[in-house]
Amino acid sequence: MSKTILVTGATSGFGKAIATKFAAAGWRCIITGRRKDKLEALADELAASYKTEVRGLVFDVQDKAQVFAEMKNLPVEWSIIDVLVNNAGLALGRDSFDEASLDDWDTMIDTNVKGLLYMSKAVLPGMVSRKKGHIINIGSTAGKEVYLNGNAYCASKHAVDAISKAQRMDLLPYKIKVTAIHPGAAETEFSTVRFKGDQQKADAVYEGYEPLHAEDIADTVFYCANLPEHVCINDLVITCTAQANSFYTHKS
Ligand code: NDP
Ligand code: 8X3
Repeated sequence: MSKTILVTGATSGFGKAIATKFAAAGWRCIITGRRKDKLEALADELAASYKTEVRGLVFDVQDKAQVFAEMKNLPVEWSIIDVLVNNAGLALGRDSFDEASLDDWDTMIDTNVKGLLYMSKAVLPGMVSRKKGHIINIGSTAGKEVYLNGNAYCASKHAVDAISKAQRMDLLPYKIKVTAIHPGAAETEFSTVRFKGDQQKADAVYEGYEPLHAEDIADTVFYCANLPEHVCINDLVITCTAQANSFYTHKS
């Protein structure tokens, strides 16, 4: 039987590209997100294009009860998840610490950190009992170095880095692989969300250089997920060629 991957945040950007890449390779896909219309459109498109099975689940990863209910209620034929990609996440605002919004901080921490913890915990029992599985966490270069006005977003991605290291140690007895992938700037809906719909500000982030494409991250996740049983990429930082780290990009 084909393997099954669960990708959170598949309605756009990295998640959509990851689901597309795996569906094209014949994997069964569980895709999640809050926007029902986009999720259903992607599920239909993937199932039609690649003749693979796709299941869309509409929920908010911040909602602990719903996360656990959705995973518990998976039909038995969907309950064996080989790979979990914790991708759902966002930045909100890019303001100095004294001016940043408390509500934005709450949403980033609740989504990027608590959502990732809930999803991992809800999916893990099956992986633990089978002594097999792979968790792939999408961190960020912002989880490796802090940048100006990045405050809580950078903190949330540093937490993803720390959680990935902790999961890797604690889950070794169950032969569960844990991979953290830390991308640099990539042109997705990320900046549009960060700047709350101000498209001019969002576009300016990617001016003067070629950023990563969502497909670059999908290719990387696919590579990590298809290595032999005895090989695990633990930690991987990927940027476009113009970017050196979280705070320096060479722009023309
Ligand atoms: P997008 O905004 O294009 O995609 C984000 C996805 O996350 C959407 O599918 C969105 O779906 C989902 N999502 C957001 N909040 C929630 C929530 N509360 N519950 C469920 N799903 C949610 O951005 P990217 O694809 O760029 O971002 C994906 C991940 O990559 C994030 O974790 C981001 O921090 C990280 N990242 C992005 C980089 C970039 O430069 N683009 C670089 C490094 C890391 P919906 O709105 O339908 O819920
Ligand atoms: C997203 C990339 O540079 O905005 O994590 O932090 S950045």
